[in-house]
Amino acid sequence: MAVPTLLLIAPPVLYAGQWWGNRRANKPHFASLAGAVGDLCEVRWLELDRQPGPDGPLTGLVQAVADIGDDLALVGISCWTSMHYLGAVLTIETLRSMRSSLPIVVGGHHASAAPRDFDGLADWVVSGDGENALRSLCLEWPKRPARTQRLAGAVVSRMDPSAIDWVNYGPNGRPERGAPVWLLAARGCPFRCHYCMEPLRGPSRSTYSVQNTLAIIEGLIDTHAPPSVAFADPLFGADRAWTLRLLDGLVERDLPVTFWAQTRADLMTPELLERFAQARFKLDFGLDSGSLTTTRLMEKSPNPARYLDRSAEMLRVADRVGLHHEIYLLFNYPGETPETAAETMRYIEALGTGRGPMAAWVSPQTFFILPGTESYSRMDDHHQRFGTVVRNPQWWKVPGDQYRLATAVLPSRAYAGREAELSSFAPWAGALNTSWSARYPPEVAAFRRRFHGGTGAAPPPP
Ligand code: B12
Repeated sequence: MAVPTLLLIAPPVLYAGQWWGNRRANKPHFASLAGAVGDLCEVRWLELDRQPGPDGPLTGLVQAVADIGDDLALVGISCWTSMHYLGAVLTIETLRSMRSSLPIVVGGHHASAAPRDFDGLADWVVSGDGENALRSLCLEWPKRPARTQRLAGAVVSRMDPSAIDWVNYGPNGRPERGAPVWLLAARGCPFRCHYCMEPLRGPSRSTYSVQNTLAIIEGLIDTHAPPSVAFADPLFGADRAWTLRLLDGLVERDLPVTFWAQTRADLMTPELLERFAQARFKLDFGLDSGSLTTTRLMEKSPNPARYLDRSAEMLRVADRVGLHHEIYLLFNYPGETPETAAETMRYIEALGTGRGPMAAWVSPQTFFILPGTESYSRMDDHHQRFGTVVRNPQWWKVPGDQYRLATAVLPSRAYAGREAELSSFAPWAGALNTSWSARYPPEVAAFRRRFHGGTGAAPPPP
């Protein structure tokens, strides 16, 4: 064996249709994993969750294994979302049929949340950040163990930009000139929202320094000429001082790109929002509900009333300063009733009262269950208390329309016999966005066209 080779694979998403929309996006997690072992071995990538190839979902797998030949020492499979699960199983079974002795390690958010799903399939299942665990496997190159082993990933507490190959930064480890670039500048989120998996990782945060982040962005603009840079950070702007310094640097440099990030409105200040607008950001705010009851059930904040007041105040500022933004809403969370859904709609409508300029776009979706979340572990409790019915608690194992399966949830007995109302948020949002976008100042309307028109940057979630 000349140089041992690690093959990193993103398995196909077989049953999620348009729900898995970001097929073009590069994967910061692959760049970081490859960077963590790049000095120990040859690393090859295979992203099968992009456009399916001519020979079906596993196009390129057989060829990649054949090309690498005997140097192939380990395969790393990223079950990044639960939508990747059945594709991960198919990929492992296919690899086993080609090379039964091939050691296979699995990681990613789904593997972290439901490691048992890979018992008897993978040799190792890594939960959490995978860099250190992968490095230990690439130092020892162990043979396949008798049965599946769990490896606890160590939280990446220091982000080192020199660990990433920025020149070849992109899908399948190759730069894609002219395409939007996804960049991770910070890991971690201190909040414990019940529908999200991030709390599983713990609150530890790590970031690049502001100077390094600015240098990385300038470098990527040089080498990749992206129309936009999207931050993959779970919660952008959690550190106000860091964010203000970064925005000052971006405004000063007046770079020829737009930016995208997701964050929380209650963390903002008027000064920050002004800077985001000047730096040509589109921000997506995970507000999720406008109802005190539902906000409390989701555990969005230790103080739900202050959270809603502060968020409304800052969202109005975002409109006033012309910062184009989306407001994510999550309807039908366990415990939701027609009354609490109406509270959310009234709360949002109140943001647009009067004739002032708007810059907002409402992006609602309905609740779906995810493993490893607090709402998953409270399914029985929600059923007792609210009459919540999650019809397909393990939807990711079912071939079929997984979006329909995952969202088949009766949030409370209050909706029994009124199931048709569970999707009434869609026409409501459509009408609101039509009236609000008619009140966009020309520069906001132009920004939205530029952002969604040519840039192809982060599309709104389904
Ligand atoms: C950025 C992001 C997006 C971006 C996509 C970015 C991209 N490049 O593709 C956008 C906004 C488009 C997006 C969309 C969605 N997303 Co998203 N997203 C994220 C986020 C914030 C990324 C975090 C990240 O990049 N971290 C940095 C990297 C370096 O770390 P990492 O991803 O944690 O990977 C580490 C480990 O998982 C592990 N690992 C990963 N792969 C492997 C492989 C091996 C072999 C090993 C050993 C280890 C390993 O090591 C990695 C490095 O430490 C995550 C997490 C979060 N907190 O919210 C959610 C997250 C992945 N998204 C999630 C979901 C559900 C979605 C949506 C389906 C939501 C929706 N509204 O419908 C959509 C669907 C996608 C679509 N529309 O196409 C869920 C997935 C949970 C699940 N069980 O499926 C997450 C976990 C958030 C949550 N709510 O819990 N998302």
